[in-house]
Amino acid sequence: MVWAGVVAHYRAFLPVSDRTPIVTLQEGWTPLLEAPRLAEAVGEGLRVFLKCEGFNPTGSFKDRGMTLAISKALEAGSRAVLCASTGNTSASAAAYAARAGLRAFVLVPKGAVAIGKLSQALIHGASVLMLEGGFDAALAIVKAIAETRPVTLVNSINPYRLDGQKTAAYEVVDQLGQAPDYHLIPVGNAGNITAYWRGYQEYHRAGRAAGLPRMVGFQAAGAAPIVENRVIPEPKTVATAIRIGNPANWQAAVAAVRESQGWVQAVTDEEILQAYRHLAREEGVFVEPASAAAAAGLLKAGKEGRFEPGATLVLTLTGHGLKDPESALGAATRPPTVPATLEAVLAAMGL
Ligand code: AN7
Repeated sequence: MVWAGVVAHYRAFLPVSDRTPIVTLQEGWTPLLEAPRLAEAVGEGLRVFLKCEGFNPTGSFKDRGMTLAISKALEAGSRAVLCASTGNTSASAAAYAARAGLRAFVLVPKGAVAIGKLSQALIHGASVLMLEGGFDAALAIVKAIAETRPVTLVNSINPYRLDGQKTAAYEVVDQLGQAPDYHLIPVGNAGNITAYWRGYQEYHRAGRAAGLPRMVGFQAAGAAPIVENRVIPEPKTVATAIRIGNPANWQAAVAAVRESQGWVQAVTDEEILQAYRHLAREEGVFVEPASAAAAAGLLKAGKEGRFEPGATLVLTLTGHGLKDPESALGAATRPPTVPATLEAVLAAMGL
């Protein structure tokens, strides 16, 4: 199969025409990897699959929405795009804008963006500003700018973003041969859970999938506005990608959960970091902390007996671990330094 990206592959489901210039980095068709040890840790004969979105071109699921948002911006004659971001959206916007020959403006919360993501936005040539404020303040500002200036907003308020992200649900069905019983996913600005639910429903209506999953979202305990049903003015969590107190797609996410008979639940930073290490050490999959929230949620909800025995679950692992090497170093023991002799190395290795 020649893979030319999600827009080319799922064209029939997307708002594109012959006049749309498709800007792609060949995103999508990411691995759906079975996770037997994680399943075993929960028990109940569950089957658990990981949708590894860190394998996308810029290392996160954002590329699925960005290929379409940037293509449509180009089609509309836009010269520049703009976003607020906890990091991954800015990395993706910067890369696809570079590919398209558009300018990219990025507003990120100062001191709260993982180093890999910031380096991506910079090396792709985006104009990056560090805001003395959080993501929610940044989003409010870029929305106001897009109302009066000739720049295209590429946050998930842009409907093409979610249209593109729906392709992940199509892929899960195509790879698994059916919809899972449950789909577990971290929730920040709440766009992705909304997109998956729409994608599953559309594939179902098109006769491509017999069933529909329950959508289960996980927020970090210090940044859980949907769980607590209130805006969190100063959200806090190690999972900086989902450090969001007032999600843009809040109501749509609540609807997705209600319609699918799923739920939204909080996981603590400690639970997130434990799952982060588990995925890396037991499954060989390195994700960023926000992505580990889905695995933390699986372990937690599994212990609570929320999944019936034998159920099939898919977890979206939203971003690659290399995005945030500082978190990895912080979660592991520092390697000792040894003298450059065979004896010293053998002694230190305990061999
Ligand atoms: C790794 O990049 O909001 O619930 O500005 O980077 O669809 O927002 C990132 C979000 C989960 C949450 N996992 O998804 C941004 C941004 C990772 C993320 C989410 C994000 P949404």
